[in-house]
Amino acid sequence: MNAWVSAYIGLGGNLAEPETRIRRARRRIAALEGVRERGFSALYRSEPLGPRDQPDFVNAVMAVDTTLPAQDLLRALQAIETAEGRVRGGERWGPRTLDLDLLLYGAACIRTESLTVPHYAIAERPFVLYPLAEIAPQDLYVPGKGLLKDLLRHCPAEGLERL
Ligand code: A4P
Ligand code: MG
Repeated sequence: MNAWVSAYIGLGGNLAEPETRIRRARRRIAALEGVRERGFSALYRSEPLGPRDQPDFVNAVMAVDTTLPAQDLLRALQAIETAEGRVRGGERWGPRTLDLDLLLYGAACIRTESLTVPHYAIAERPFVLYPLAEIAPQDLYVPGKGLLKDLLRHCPAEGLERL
């Protein structure tokens, strides 16, 4: 059997009761074979990054241990997005029912056509860093980017509302 790897998943959405969808996605992720929930942040509300003419987003971060290879975990997350009514191919950074991003997968740096880990924007997004900091160790190192606590210092929590 594969070893257990500690991974972090970003959850977000801004259409059709995103809070309910994020809570349900949490249960679906925790129920995946080869996945154990290790932590879940509070929910946070923020204004949309990208086009402004869309509802505010709700975001959270989930910590898991997993035996799934990163690519298989991504596929499982995409199946959950689809089950929650996610329609792909809309406007970039446009509205969505549920977005699941694989933020970190152990200490791995992955760059394939379908998967970039750490997530490309992890260091710039308050709606990722602040919930992550709630459930991650103080000294978490984000491969290629730096210590989480240093990333937080350069990313003000402006406009982020803890629900
Ligand atoms: N992909 C590559 N790496 C990853 C990864 N680490 N995790 C690929 C997940 N997917 C990854 O994703 C497009 C492709 O990225 C996938 O096919 C996968 O193979 P997608 O979910 O279909 O598209 P997307 O999410 O619309 O694109 P993108 O550019 O990833 O959008 P973002 O960065 O997720 O931004 N504002 C607020 N306040 N809160 C938000 O959560 N989210 C977005 C979406 C915009 N504005 C927001 C928020
Ligand atoms: Mg995405």
